Amino acid sequence: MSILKEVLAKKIPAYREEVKKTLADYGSKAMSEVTVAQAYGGMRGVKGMICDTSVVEPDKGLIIRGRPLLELKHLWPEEIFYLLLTGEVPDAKAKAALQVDYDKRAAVPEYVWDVLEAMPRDSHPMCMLDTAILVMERESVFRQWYDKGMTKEEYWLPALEDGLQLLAKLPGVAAGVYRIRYNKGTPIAWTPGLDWGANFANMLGLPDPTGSFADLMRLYLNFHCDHEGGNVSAFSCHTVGSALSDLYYSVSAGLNGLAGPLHGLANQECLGWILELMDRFGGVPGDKDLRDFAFETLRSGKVIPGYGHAVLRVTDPRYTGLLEFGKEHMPNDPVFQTVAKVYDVVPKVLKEYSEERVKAGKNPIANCWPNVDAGSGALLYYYGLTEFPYYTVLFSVSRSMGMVSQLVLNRALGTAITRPKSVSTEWVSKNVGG
Ligand code: HAX
Repeated sequence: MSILKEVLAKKIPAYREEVKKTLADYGSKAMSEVTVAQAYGGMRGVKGMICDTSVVEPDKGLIIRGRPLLELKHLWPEEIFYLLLTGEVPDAKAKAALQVDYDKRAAVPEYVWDVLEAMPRDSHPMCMLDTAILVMERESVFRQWYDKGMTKEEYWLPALEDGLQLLAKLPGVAAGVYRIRYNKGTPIAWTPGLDWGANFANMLGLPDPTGSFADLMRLYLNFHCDHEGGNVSAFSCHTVGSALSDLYYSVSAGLNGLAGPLHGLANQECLGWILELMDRFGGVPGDKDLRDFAFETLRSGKVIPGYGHAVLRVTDPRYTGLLEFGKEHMPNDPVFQTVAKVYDVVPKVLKEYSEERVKAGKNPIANCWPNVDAGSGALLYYYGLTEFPYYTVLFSVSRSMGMVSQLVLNRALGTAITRPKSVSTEWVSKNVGG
């Protein structure tokens, strides 16, 4: 048994006991109430599910297993995945064992390439990634065990097996999507002995003479790993998984949600907006030009991508971390400089616009600060990854760690099938109004 499996096997009985005790102590107490506005408003702020891998505090951002993200930025993705699942940073031995485990599982089945090659060349890279994950569903050990018959207590074991298989293959699959979709040549194979992030960087096939692109990939994959349970992708994965659909179905469902422009696709939109801005003004814009351009976007009914958040009310620490990386590695790059300038100007524009909206009887913009997607694209662009429709695929590889961790823990805890109650507008008028 692998170290990760062994550690989990030891911890799961305690997790189960904790849930049992929490339910016995507080099971009948209320932890949230729901207003009609929340029911129409995407259930924002309604506390209705449990997620132990991470929490997002409005004034602090992502906290993984009790530790703020920026304290963890030195960790490699393997370590982050281990932490999400077990609550512990692995020691050197456990980290190396996970890397060896990935080495053994990383080969991508040949049929995945056949399917990707057969897809229309104008397919979105996210559609290609999700198709590749779904087509690998036939590999699911969970489905095999389920069909043979297993106890509920065993569910987490084949789910973890599926999760490790998927995570080991995902960098190769994602890099293959890049190479096939953008005619970069045949997919590059996984290099045994190289870590998950550096392998991904290497398989993309971009030049990296100093190794700093691999450093960026490790940081990027670390920062995008998880964002508690209620965001569109995590919640979709949770819901599909709750029907005991296996991990391939569940993660693919989550990533289909990540592909939306209000969620993970914002990073593609964001760099598009930055480049359009630079194109208009022939390089890094002046403050006034930038302000006018931002207002023009808003008045045309569009959002400023990379700004705002459903939960956060401060600058996203993930943005801060990526900005620091940019300042260290590419301070003179015009795209990066534009991103940094947008941070100086756009929050003020959004605040002003929000006040105008309120005067016009509309909702305020709850958060005028940047989220993770505002900065990541500029860094990738600097290293030659200029095909920005691909950016959400990078996000997906990372976020799969969170989805896999949440799903394995849900299997361990026997989480119930998701089924909130919906009501009709008529019901609201009669029952709430009455
Ligand atoms: N530009 C313009 N308007 C914005 C805005 C922005 N960046 N952010 C919020 N608003 C608007 C909303 O569209 C909403 O308008 P309506 O009431 O007319 O529909 C109003 O302000 C109130 O919204 P909110 O309460 O502040 O925010 P929501 O929780 O409804 O939405 C979003 C959160 C992230 C979807 C929103 O801020 C947005 O669309 N941002 C731009 C897209 C983006 O960056 N998405 C990525 C978010 C992070 C993420 O998930 N990454 O994967």
